[in-house]
Amino acid sequence: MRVKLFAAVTAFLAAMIGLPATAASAATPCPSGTVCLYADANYGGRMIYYTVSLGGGIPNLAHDISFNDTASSIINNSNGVVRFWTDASYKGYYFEIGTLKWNSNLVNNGFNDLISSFEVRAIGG
Ligand SMILES: [Ca+2]
Repeated sequence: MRVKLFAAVTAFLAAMIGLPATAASAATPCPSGTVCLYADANYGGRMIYYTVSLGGGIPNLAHDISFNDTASSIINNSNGVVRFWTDASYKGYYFEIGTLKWNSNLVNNGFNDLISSFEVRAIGG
C-alpha cells in the first residue's frame, strides 16, 4: 500500500512539472568516442551524439538535427577537447570540455539553452 501511494505521488508530481512518468528512468548512455548533448539537465531528455575527430564539429545545430539553443547537459566520452559556442559557425561566447569530462547542468556555467555550434579543438587533452 505504501509503495502504491509513493508511485501515485511520483506520477502526480511528474504530471505537475510537465514530465512523463518515465522521466526518472536512466539517462541515455553516451557512446564511447563521442560527445553527447542532452536537452535536459542531468543527461535527460532528447540526446544527440557526435563522433569526435580532430577538426570535426557541427557548425550549426539548427540544421537537420534541430538542437539549437537546446543543450542543458553534456558528456564528453572521447579523448578530444570540445569547444561549445553560443552562436553558429563557432562564434559568440564559448567554453571547453576536456577528455572524459562532463557538465550535468549548464545553468552552472551560464550556457544553458545557448549552444549553437561546437568544434573539436584537440585530441588527447
Ligand atoms: Ca545560441
